[in-house]
Amino acid sequence: MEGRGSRGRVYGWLLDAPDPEGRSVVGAGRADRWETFMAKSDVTESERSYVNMPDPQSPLDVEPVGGRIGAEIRGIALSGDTDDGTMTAIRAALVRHKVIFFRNQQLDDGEHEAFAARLSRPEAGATAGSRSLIELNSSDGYAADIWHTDQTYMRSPPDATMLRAVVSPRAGGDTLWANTAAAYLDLPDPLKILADNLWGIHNNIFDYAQVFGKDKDDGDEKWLQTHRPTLVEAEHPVVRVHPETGERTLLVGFYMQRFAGLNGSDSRHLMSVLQDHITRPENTVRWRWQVGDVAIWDNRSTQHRAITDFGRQLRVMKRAILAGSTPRGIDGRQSKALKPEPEAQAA
Ligand SMILES: O=C(O)CCC(=O)C(=O)O
Ligand SMILES: [Fe+2]
Repeated sequence: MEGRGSRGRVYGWLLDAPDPEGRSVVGAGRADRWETFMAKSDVTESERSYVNMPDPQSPLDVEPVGGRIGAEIRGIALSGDTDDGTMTAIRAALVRHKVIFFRNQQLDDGEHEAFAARLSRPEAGATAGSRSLIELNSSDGYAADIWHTDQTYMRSPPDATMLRAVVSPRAGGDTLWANTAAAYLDLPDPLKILADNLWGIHNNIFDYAQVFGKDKDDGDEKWLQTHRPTLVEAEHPVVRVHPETGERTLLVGFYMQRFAGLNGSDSRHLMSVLQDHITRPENTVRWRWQVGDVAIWDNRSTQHRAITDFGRQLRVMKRAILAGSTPRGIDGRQSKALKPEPEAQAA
């Protein structure tokens, strides 16, 4: 049933469920979110009751995976001639669901690059014979198993990343994504105000032993040389306004070293508060890869990590990263490049 009465019941469920002391358990910030969310939508009451609902206007066959993030798109061959209308709908689904999945695409490198180029502008990569792909191979002894947003050490991190499964372990090796806009909305108001006013220093240098629990060996050194040739550092607002949706998103993650103006100890405590909100299971989706699957995520509103539970089985992924825009904070100020010095970058 539509109309005020049914809306009231939804609000009742969301806002008025009492805790043991009889107080409302959901804060006023969430009421604003649902007010906006419900006013915009034009579907039945139960369909309105979760963040990751599909757009009823989308021409695509979209099946949400998590309640707050992630959707599978069916019935599209990414290797085919995708018309402009479908591309627009795919871009809209990407921004809405934050990570979109396409099963069983079996793309080769050329098709992978071609679709990435249709979606946006791919950045240069390193896979032999390809312009823009990077191979992530478990036999190199490396997996991206720490929560991160891609390349936030850059002033303009990628807007999106397109990853495909080339070899998948029989069991394990899933990837997780988290919705950093939902995480912001979950923050209690005093923490929102704190986050709104913070900036973070991100770089591509990290303490190897602390992260991986061992000292570098020759193989690691080789990996570091190809993946981290020079120090790149940028300062970003902790709360980034998404340029397409206007959502506030949390921009922190693995590459962030500390908050501007705070020491390492305070930074670590505060970072873990924000990271805990981001990675709550409610904000995440997990994808069980089959060979040929493709995932594309909006790097402006997500973090992700691989799960390294697959022992010595082989896992090979290839990815294209798509050119990025410079983040803006809630006051409109843009991220800054710190290293290399901006003048050197312009030269
Ligand atoms: O291997 C994975 O599951 C994640 C890889 C990753 O972090 C990336 O492609 O940016
Ligand atoms: Fe990544």
